[in-house]
Amino acid sequence: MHMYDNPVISGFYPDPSVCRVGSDYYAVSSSFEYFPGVPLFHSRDLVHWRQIGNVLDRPGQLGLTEDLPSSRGIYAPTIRHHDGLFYVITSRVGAGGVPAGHLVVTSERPEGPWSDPVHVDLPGVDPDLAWDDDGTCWCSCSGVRTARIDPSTGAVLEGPWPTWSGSGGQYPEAPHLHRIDGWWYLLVSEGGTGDGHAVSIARGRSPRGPFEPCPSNPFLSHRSTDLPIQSTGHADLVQAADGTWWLLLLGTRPRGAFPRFHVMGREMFLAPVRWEDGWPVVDQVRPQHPAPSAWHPWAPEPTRDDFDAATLSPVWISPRSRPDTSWSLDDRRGWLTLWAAGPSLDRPGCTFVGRRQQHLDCRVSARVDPGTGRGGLCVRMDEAHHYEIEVGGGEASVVARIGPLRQTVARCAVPSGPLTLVIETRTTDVLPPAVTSAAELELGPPGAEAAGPDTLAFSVVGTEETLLAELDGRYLSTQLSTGFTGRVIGMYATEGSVAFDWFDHAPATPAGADAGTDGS
Ligand code: 6LW
Repeated sequence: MHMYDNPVISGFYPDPSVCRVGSDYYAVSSSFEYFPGVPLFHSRDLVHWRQIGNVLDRPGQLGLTEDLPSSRGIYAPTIRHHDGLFYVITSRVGAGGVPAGHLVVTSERPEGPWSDPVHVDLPGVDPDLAWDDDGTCWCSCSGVRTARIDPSTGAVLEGPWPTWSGSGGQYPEAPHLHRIDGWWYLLVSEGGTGDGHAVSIARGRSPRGPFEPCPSNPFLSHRSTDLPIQSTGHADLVQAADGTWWLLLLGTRPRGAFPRFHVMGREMFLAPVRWEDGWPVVDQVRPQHPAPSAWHPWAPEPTRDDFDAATLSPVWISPRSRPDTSWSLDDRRGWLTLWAAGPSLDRPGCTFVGRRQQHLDCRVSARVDPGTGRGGLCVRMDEAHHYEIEVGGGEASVVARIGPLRQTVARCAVPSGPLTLVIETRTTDVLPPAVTSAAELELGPPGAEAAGPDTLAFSVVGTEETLLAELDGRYLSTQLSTGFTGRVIGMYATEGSVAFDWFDHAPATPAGADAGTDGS
């Protein structure tokens, strides 16, 4: 029997939803301020996933404006297949976290193209779609409230009315209605998307209710445990082709000293479900579980993007927009050319093309030709939390932006022409905590206990690899930046045009505990 590794999709892919069509599974996740939005994954076994596109890949479908704060935008999609059509419904959230309604897009093929959206004006976030045998479509949102809608027009036909709000935890959200054995099961998450996160369920004979709660609610939570996977919640339920049941959900892998830090945001985990007395049971979400009977690994994705293809891979994302005038694969064949659209990563509008960090111990490198411009590699949480290594003006430099502070922490002269920049994240070589007083020195050598989640090392490669700086990873964690996202690592230009021959994103050696945890 195969064992599979959790997370099944590493990196910041929260709020999963999943549906099965025959022996194919499709999963989506939140994308917040990033364009394109709603990454879409395909699997044949629920374990190995590959990204086949982004559901919202035309700017007009998302409506992300340049003044949109980080961690706002596109939240918590649901994917369903009904009557020969794929449906994705998702919320738009504006400044201050104010929900701005939902949008529904459809496609006959998961690869798209997906339709222009229709809008559904219902309160809350985390919309779900479910259909009755007679074609009635139910839309449930956080709260939890349910309405009858027409998904082809977005019209709300009846409701919303309160359905069931969990077992008393805060923020009842992420509802999913599933019809199983003559019952309507209403799956919800509660307790907030942090340490208290939990999954509960109720059932009724009609989607209108009344709903009878499961006696062991919440039936899944890792709160108050020392398990390595935390914040388990925001789940969707799916029956595999072999009849077994599974929960696809989000969780985190916090590291470092209390209150601990996670740097890759909320990731996608798979947990086996068994049924007892008509209720689902999930014991724990562990780093490894016995796999579903189907086992279908995809050919490994190359770690390096050579930019030789005619189009950009769907992994590449940019904050809020990626105007055609800011990038090109044609200007210099085999290179990605970026044109600066703003002078600094500290403000929206800067040209940045990145991908989610997917390995805890990660080595990212890129061959960069700055020409007469300025640009490089950046690890980004948001405009106020990022580290970068850049070249320009005959120099390579490492810059840290942490909250209100911005500092160049290292620089060195470099020859003109292309060179390779490297960023490594290391969990095995964490910087010692800073010594701030003589009294601390007397307590013993600093660094006996690593306080941060990881160390980021920045190097430039000439005839040999020169380490320029090492920085504490906690300042690029979700706990510091706040919000709902995780690290994105990518390429940018802040002056003129900067060309990238290739970009490599690989597990670092030694991979240690991270080896094999990247199911995608
Ligand atoms: C999402 C909510 C949640 O809307 O976090 O984990 C919010 N759950 O359901 C943003 O991801």
